[in-house]
Amino acid sequence: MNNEQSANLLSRRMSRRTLVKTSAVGGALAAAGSLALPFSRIACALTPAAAEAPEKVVWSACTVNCGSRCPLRMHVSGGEIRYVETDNTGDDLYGGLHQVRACLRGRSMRRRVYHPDRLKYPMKRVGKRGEGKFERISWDEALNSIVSSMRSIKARYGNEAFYLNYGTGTLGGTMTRSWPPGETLIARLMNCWGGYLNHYGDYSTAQIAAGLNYTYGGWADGNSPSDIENTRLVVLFGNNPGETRMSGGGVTYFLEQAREKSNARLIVIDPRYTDTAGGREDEWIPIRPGTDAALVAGLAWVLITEDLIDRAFLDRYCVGFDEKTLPASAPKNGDYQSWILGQGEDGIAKTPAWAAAITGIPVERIIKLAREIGQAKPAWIAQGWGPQRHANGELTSRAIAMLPILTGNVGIPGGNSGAREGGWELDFVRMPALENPVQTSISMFTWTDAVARGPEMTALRDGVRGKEKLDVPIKFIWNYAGNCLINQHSQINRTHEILQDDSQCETIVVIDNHMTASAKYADILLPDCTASEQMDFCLDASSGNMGYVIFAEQAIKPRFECRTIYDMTSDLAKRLQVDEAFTEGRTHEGWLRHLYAQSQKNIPELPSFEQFRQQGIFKQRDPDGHHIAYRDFRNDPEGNPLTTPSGKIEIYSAQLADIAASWQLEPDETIHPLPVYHAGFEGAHDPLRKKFPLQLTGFHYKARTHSTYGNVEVLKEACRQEVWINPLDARARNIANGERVKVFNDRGALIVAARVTPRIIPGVIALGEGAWYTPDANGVDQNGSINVLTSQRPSPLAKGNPSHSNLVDVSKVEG
Ligand SMILES: Nc1nc2c(c(=O)[nH]1)N[C@H]1C(S)=C(S)[C@@H](COP(=O)(O)OP(=O)(O)OC[C@H]3O[C@@H](n4cnc5c(=O)[nH]c(N)nc54)[C@H](O)[C@@H]3O)O[C@H]1N2
Ligand SMILES: Nc1nc2c(c(=O)[nH]1)N[C@H]1C(S)=C(S)[C@@H](COP(=O)(O)OP(=O)(O)OC[C@H]3O[C@@H](n4cnc5c(=O)[nH]c(N)nc54)[C@H](O)[C@@H]3O)O[C@H]1N2
Ligand code: SF4
Ligand SMILES: [Mo]
Repeated sequence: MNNEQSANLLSRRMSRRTLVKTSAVGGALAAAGSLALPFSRIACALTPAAAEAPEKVVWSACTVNCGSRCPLRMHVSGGEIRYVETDNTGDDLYGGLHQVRACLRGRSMRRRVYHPDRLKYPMKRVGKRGEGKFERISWDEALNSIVSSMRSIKARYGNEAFYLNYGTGTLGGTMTRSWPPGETLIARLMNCWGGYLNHYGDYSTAQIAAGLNYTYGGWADGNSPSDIENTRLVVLFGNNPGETRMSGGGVTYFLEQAREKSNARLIVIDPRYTDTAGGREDEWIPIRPGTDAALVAGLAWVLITEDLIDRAFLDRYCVGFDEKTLPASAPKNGDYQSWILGQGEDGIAKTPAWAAAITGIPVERIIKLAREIGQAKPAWIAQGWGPQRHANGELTSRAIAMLPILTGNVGIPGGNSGAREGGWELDFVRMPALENPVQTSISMFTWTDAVARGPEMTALRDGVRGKEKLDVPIKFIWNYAGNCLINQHSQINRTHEILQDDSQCETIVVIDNHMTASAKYADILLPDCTASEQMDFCLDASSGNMGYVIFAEQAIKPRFECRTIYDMTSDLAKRLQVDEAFTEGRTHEGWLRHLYAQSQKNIPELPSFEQFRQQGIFKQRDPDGHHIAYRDFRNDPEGNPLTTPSGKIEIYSAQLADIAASWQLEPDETIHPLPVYHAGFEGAHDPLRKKFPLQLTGFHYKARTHSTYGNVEVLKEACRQEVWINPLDARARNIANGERVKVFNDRGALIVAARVTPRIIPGVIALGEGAWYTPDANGVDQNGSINVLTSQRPSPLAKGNPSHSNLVDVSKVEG
């Protein structure tokens, strides 16, 4: 038995151990060791020649946006990928350099590479936008046509009419990196040619990034999940790593192994009984979507009145808990404690009974939870990004952070900040995108408005930054490795109307691997290589206390006429006469070697380029053991102040008070200096519930990474697209499990199978986001694609996507 065979066997043995564990706690697609081997082999028939040719194993990677990042070991013969395995280095213990095991999505990469809907040649649109009618053209014609429309639009509107749409399809790459759009090769090209309209925020974290920026200053950090081994209690608000961090490099396994050490209780607060709960939780507390801030207020009332708060921490590290630390500019009784106790502006005491009526959680349970949180020393409280992807998400994210703040859990081992779990990353150098000469920026969520009514958009109403108002609408869209042109952006029917009119946005270039819903809206469609068809370094994973980089070798030659992103952008640069600045005289591999040499300076332990190529993955442990967010601030708040204006944790934010006074808001929109509860639009108690009585919340689904892998049949069969509905709501509508239902509101309708289950709170339904938009002749989606139902209305502060705030109804599809 050679080394590789024995390593394989070892990895399979270990994997099987892990498999038993993970399957015992649910999660059909959890990282599953060798189980994926037969899975990969069975359904993909090989050409006979390929099967007989000698085999080589090539390290590659899955670079999609799932928050993990996995090595794939491609078994290649006869120029074809035969089957796919994953990391076989390290072990399954998370105290060392553990295995980074791909989930079944990554292991089905072969099915994406060889999928019949691969884009094969450059194409130009011949029908109406969105109709999906294209004609094959040459690369020369495609690139010339792009360059001529770039020149024409620049001459008429200037560089601010160019927009790089959000796209995360291959954010894990270095050369191929697609997110953030300002760090891509498209950005580098545009920066060499005068720049483009920027955007801020992202679909993932718009509201929490904006909200907690005022609490902690900048991006709010969290303790690494490995630090759970130091805690007594884990409380997760809308955080589902069992589905959203599925790799062995990810978070779920820390929940397992770290809790084995600390024996900490786990409480999951979510409208759904998630895979993260899935048997490993001590308690699931179902909550009405969008009401977490009310729960927190009720908990705070108990913590304050039962003296379970850490007053010394609040006095020393925070602003605005009570009048002692309230800024001079604040109104009398404008402090947090006064608001909770009913001595603030609204005069309402935020008692457990008040919170119970809003959240649907019983009074006794709220009191018990408050005592548990107040008495567990320390407590590890974190939120996922589900609670903030709402119309009131900025307030919600700040409110949840109040629990660790009130109890003094910030900056200590076994505690946390109330943000999502953090981690440690290697300082590896990525492809530089250069500076954008244009400063103007819009929220990423408002790009359809910038197409339809750009010059009407202002700073104070629409969140335009860098200018009082936009001068020109978006006229040219680059859409690289993204499906946000239609599928992943809210309110598909509205987006469709705007994009169909090609007198508004004149040119759309889509660069993708597959004929996606967004690709159908292209004017020019460029076929990209997959990660398997080129060399790259892949990184950027939420992996706790271990950082790693993958050497992704080119496994197979580019299929059909596909070209790499560096190749096509270099060619465009030449045609635009900016190639010297763009390429700096380097080839694709030349850049990778250059970036590697730079990275070696930051990470001296990195092996030689050739050695790395052989070993495929480089891992390093966090030298500090566990990542403890805000530890330095906690140890010395004067010496290491936060980047908030006061340098402290701002419970009361004077900056937000100013914004609330100066921005133009609708009557049902609230920006507040305190983390108060405000319902926002389309929430649990909106009068619109008379017409659309069910709250619809989306979630990130294990069947796909957003829409990517959504065309892989075996994955669709393993995890079906279904809408979760409580038996009470189903019975009222005469719906049985598995029956087809229509989900609808004023914005659109979709058809999907019903999953009747008590795993969802009554009054709420849930649907995995990312299914491929497939409308019938009447525009009714036939595939459960949630964004026909979501709203384009942005949240008040971040101007972000309230994707999980939707009111709908459901009816049975007869016949
Ligand atoms: N209703 C609702 N909508 C949501 C969300 C939600 O929770 N609910 N979530 C939002 C969030 S958090 C996000 S991050 C966005 C994600 O939205 P997107 O960033 O659009 O993510 P994907 O749907 O995965 O689309 C990625 C695209 O990249 C392509 N791709 C994959 N690999 C490659 C490659 O190597 N090269 C090229 N050129 N293309 C490639 C895929 O085929 C796919 O078309 O969706 C948002 N939309
Ligand atoms: N398999 C898979 N993994 C992924 C992705 C994917 O598409 N597929 N996408 C990746 C990306 S880009 C991102 S941004 C992350 C997203 O990570 P998250 O945003 O954390 O994921 P979601 O599933 O949207 O939300 C997490 C949980 O919040 C719950 N929730 C919704 N509304 C509320 C609420 O008001 N209160 C509470 N308490 N809970 C609520 C949902 O039911 C869900 O279980 O996931 C990443 N991981
Ligand atoms: S989808 Fe995510 S967890 Fe699955 S293999 Fe790819 S990177 Fe890993
Ligand atoms: Mo995301």
